[in-house]
Amino acid sequence: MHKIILDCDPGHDDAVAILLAAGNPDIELLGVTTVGGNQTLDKVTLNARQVLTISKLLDVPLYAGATRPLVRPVEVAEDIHGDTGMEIHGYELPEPRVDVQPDHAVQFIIDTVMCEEPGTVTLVPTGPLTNIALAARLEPRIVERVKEVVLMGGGYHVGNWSAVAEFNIKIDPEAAHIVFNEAWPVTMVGLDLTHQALATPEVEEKFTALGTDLADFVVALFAAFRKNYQDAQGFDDPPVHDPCTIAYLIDPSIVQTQKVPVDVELTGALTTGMTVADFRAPAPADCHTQVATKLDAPRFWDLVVDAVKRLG
Ligand SMILES: [Ca+2]
Repeated sequence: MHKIILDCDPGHDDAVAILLAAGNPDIELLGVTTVGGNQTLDKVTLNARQVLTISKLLDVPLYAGATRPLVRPVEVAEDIHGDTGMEIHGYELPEPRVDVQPDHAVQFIIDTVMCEEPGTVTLVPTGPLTNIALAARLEPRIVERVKEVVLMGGGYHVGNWSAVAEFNIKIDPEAAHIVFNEAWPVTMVGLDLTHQALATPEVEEKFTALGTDLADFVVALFAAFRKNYQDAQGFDDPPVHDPCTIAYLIDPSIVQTQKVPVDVELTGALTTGMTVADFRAPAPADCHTQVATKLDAPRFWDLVVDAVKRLG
């Protein structure tokens, strides 16, 4: 059983990550925290409330976090996620029945990690790393108590927000720099991996076949995501990035990894926000970072379908 905090910016693919985490019996979802990213904090937090409501996850605590990156101005991914941050057509999103808890997300992360047994809580950020960086600075003792950080972000051979940088890292590179340079184990589930998690029409059909309201929501997410990805980045089918982190935790044989030093570029004229992975030699013994390389896509989608089915 993996106890996790999912720190996200829903986001079509963040929504699927929430469903996989909540619907898989090997994951205990301690809480969901939000961070400004794909859209502004107020919008992504509303989206999180709606996802939790649709999935009947009314007891999962939800906390809102940072409104903006540590240093840089707010930048959102409207071309990919729309004005609401979770643009969707032909499906009516419900009035949320989940409230936002009064504490700040960063405080919740710290309190949870400090209260749970050391080495038992995994942080799963699927948005900019602002909250995680702030938590590490506000309470440095969490670094040795966290089991691992499994994040969606970056890429070692590919970018999407610049030629070499991925969105989550690019918009708050200083936060990413903090997270990659703390001593905790970090698994980077980057674009190299997540571009293998395509929601093809065949995949979509598996959800349609479930015939539930929740499955209809997932199909509507994929449809809107597909159109935006076609228009903005020329993809035939959208890459569903964020749930790959959860799949890695559930079954590492679905997401292959390689230990390699990774650092984040902060001052490049063309490369700010690049996750620089050094593959030149075998990783040193004290290397605490690894990158995801190869996805078993059929088994990945089986996990997601199964989770959505279990949620009913
Ligand atoms: Ca995300």
